[in-house]
Amino acid sequence: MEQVRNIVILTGAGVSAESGIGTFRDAGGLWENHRVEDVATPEAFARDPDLVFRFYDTRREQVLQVEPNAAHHALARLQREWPARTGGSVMLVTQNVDDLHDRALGAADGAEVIHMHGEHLSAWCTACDGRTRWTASLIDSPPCPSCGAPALRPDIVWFGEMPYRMDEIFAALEDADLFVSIGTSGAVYPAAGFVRTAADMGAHTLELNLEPSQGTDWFDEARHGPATQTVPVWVEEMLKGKG
Ligand code: BV8
Repeated sequence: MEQVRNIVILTGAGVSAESGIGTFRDAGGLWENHRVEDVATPEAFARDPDLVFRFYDTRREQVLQVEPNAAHHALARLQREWPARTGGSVMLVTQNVDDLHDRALGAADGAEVIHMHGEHLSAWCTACDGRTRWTASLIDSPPCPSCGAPALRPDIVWFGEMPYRMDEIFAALEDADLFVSIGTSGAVYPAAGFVRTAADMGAHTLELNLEPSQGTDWFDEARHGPATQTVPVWVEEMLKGKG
């Protein structure tokens, strides 16, 4: 593997599984017998807003009761230490809408977590387009703290909606020496296509997952096992000998 400076990491539900947040595949892709695609879409929200509010209010509550695990903490350590040790960069992109990466990272200057599919702990006002940190429920249509309109929705990217910060993510993929995918099945696009973009741009590609993902053939290297075991070992390897 060439000299690695710039790393792009993509995570999915598997990195939070050992913190007690079920993955999409775990439940066979279902929530209360609703296909996820039937509650995580603008059409579902228009058709039955209470059903969608309950889906997210329940999951938002759950996030507040769980803690980051060893995989989240190891990745936060890499984000804090790699740039100082190598002059390189680490971009952490997550499909997860929980805040476990953020809590593990804490206020590390210059480092952040890019939530390409949004966040549970954020509410989006469809009247003034404002976004506000939110930990309570949304089902009773509380007023927007900025404009007062009862127009808050979960700040989540639903199926059919454009994921966030795509320009920054693709720019980093084009510059990456190493692309690492952790705890994701590779079932949902555009995230599932990142490995091909990175590979086409010459990056080395590594999959850390419990089992081979749908895109496993696109990876130069794969290590299978629980994230709390594979990720700390990999981070230790990356930082070893780096001053
Ligand atoms: C868009 C927020 C267009 C909601 C989510 C190309 C081909 C086919 C279809 C499409 C395509 N392009 C677009 C589509 C449509 C669609 C899509 O991909 N559909 C799929 C179902 C085929 N994509 C979209 O709609 C996207 N938007 O394309 O917009 C557009 C373009 C221009 C302008 C406007 C619009 C938006 C997709 C985002 C939807 N929102 N999340 C919410 O969370 O409620 S997606 C959601 O599902 C997650 O964020 C994540 O992305 C995905 C679930 O995947 P994973 O995270 O990987 O979880 P999963 O359970 O599947 O797998 C877990 C893995 O972990 C497993 O492999 C397991 O083995 C492993 N694991 C388990 N335990 C552990 C572990 N690994 C390690 N350790 C463990 N302990």
